[in-house]
Amino acid sequence: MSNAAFAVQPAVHALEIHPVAGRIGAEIRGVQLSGELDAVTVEAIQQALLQYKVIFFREQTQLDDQRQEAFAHLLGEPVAHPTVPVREGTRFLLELDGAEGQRASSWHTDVTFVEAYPKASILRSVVAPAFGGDTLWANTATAYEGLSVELRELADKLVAVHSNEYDYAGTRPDVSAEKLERYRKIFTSTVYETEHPVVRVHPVSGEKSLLLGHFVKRIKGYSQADSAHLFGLLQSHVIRQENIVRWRWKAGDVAIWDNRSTQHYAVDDYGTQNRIVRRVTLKGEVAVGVNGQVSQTVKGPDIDGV
Ligand SMILES: O=C(O)CCC(=O)C(=O)O
Ligand SMILES: [Fe+2]
Repeated sequence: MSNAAFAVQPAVHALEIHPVAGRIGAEIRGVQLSGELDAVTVEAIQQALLQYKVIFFREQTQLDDQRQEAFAHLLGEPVAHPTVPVREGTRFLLELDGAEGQRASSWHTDVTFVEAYPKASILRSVVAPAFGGDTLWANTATAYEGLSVELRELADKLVAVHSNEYDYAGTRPDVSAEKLERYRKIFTSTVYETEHPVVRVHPVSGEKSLLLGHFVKRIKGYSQADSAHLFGLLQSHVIRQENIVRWRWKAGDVAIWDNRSTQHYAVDDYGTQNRIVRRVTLKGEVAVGVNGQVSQTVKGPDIDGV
């Protein structure tokens, strides 16, 4: 298969870019992230994000919560999570603390249970474990490209129902039942259900990608059993090793991903070590499918933009 993902845009010259894996992910060196970056650097970061889908910046220890939010404003319009309260003293930050059982150890795209889910997420490592706790990202566009013509034609027509009421216990086997229940209650304080096309056309690059992940409840019009088979078949192409990049965190590292063409997975192998990350998401657009079909809220307040 071609390296089409990297051919979307011409090479970015303004930044020092080091691809990490073949089809997704690049480290950017020589930039100190802040709310005061010049427009040329910001544009180069946007281009790199579009091209590599997840970009990494090592040890940005100059950032604190406020500076992370200020930087996020340069890339888009930050939005708070629809159900989980923001971290105290911030407007948008979502904290995930491994000690609280907040371990995102299943493949997902952020917040796909709403119509216009975030276009990007900016994640900062605050406390990194000495070993373990890596995060993986998958390129959902090369996953689509890798399908046979027949499977692409099928996927193009499918619609999936995404909800924030998903299988919590199944995805976090090592978290105590009590902590899981506490988190589930907050996460589903308002229940959302949204129908998305299974194949999304990227609003900027025009690339087609598979829009799936752990918030998918069923494939519209199919039984639970058939939904599970169809989901498994397509999702297995997303998580092929060739479509993945893995990041070994150091405290202060920042990862930014295009949430419209990736899924991610935080590996839960760090035991009782401390691990804290904080995230800002950026407002997205309503997803559009191959035949122009758009996402639709089925349940929950219409909260355009989160
Ligand atoms: O903990 C991580 O590395 C990723 C957590 C996650 O899923 C997210 O921040 O959206
Ligand atoms: Fe996530």
